[in-house]
Amino acid sequence: MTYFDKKYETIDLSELKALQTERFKKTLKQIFTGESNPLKAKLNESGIKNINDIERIKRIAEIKNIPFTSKSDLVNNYPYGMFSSPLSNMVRIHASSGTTGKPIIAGYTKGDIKTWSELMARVLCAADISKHDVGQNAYGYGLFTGGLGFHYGAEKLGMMIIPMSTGFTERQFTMMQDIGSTALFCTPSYALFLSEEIGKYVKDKSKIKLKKGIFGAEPWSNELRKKIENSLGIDAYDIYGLSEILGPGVAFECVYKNGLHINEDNFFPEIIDPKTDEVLGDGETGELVLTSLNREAMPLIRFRTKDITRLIREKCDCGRTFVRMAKIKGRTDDMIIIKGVNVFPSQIESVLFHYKNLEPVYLIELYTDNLLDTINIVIEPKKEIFNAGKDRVDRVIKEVSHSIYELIGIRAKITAVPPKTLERSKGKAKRVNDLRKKI
Ligand code: DLL
Repeated sequence: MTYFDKKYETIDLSELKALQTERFKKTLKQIFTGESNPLKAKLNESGIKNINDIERIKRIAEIKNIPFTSKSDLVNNYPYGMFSSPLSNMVRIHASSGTTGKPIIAGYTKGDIKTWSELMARVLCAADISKHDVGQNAYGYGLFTGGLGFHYGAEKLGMMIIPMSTGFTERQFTMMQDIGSTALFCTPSYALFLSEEIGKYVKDKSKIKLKKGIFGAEPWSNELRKKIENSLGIDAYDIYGLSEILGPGVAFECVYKNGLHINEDNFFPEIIDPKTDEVLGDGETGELVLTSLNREAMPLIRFRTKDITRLIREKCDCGRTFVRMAKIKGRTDDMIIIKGVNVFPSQIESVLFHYKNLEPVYLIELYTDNLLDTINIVIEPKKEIFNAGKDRVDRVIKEVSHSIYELIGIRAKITAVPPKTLERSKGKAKRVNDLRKKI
């Protein structure tokens, strides 16, 4: 097994707890003496009023007394209000689009960039990628953290990286063949798009040397993983992260692909019930809350990610002692509530992608019909099915409708559209179109 940082990645659990507590206290001190007033106010609210109060903390479990931080704290303190270090110490910013209009700004010091690069190098090693690989980086470069996050991680590992960014599909295939890329980094949606387009641009598939792919930044099912693996002939890994906390590199899959290891020396995870805010136990599904333990520019305490998962504490065969989180099911704000039933797009995806007769794309439309919430799932039957005529398409619709009924217990409308009708995403896919009238 290869590790980038064996000392930390296989750290003994009692040592990990001690390290987390020490780094937590250091982070609190930094906030206390730093610039971020909203975070200082949260510490005060929890009874931490001076440095002595921080010194008295014995265990990181005491974190539960501190109020949560959420996206709205970052929006309300736009652009720099949550920075704990002075602006003169910043060497970079990134931004995420934020769902409400104003972007979220994340700041990085030199130290943060070094840490981030090392954590990304861990991610690459865990997927058995080495300095002898050639990485084709098709995550977007720019304010999005995907492009530069992978770029710096690959350089840290010492591997050659091709800074492609997203799009320019023909050029992606040219470089892939000419330079001999062995690893592909992009969103799963873009990997799927590339796998659909490969026939158009590559005459001789033996020229493609790809072996691995690391895909993330959006929820994707294991069924989609299989489709991408089969069509590109690669081994595909999941990676998780978010701009507010760092970017990619918060959690990653190892070769056993049984959940994503959280870089626990850098982030303290908790799972809470998103409705009651109660902290849940290991194995229980709820909202992931993250505390940064090693950030200089913008440490966040108990940040509510809105991402739904559970923690897996059992030992992993890879030897890493870091806890794993299950593949993200979806975001609390993407959960569809239809006729009282809660369902995530990823669950619908798992059902649809089982069908060999369908292209691996879909769109969920929600609308109001006669005052009732209605769900319409738009699917794309494969060309040969579509060309076989209405009866054949209707048969597919009936089968899909039945499987969806078995999943959610309500009848969904299923609409089949001709091949290549649905939009293929090059970044994060939009799976749900909510047209319901808001009362
Ligand atoms: O998406 C960072 C990233 C870049 C992660 C490249 C992985 C690879 P944001 O744009 O701030 O940052 O979006 C963060 O994306 O809260 C999740 O809802 C979602 N997300 C990220 N990774 C995954 C994943 C980047 N592997 C938001 N599975 C997060 C499911 C993911 N959702």
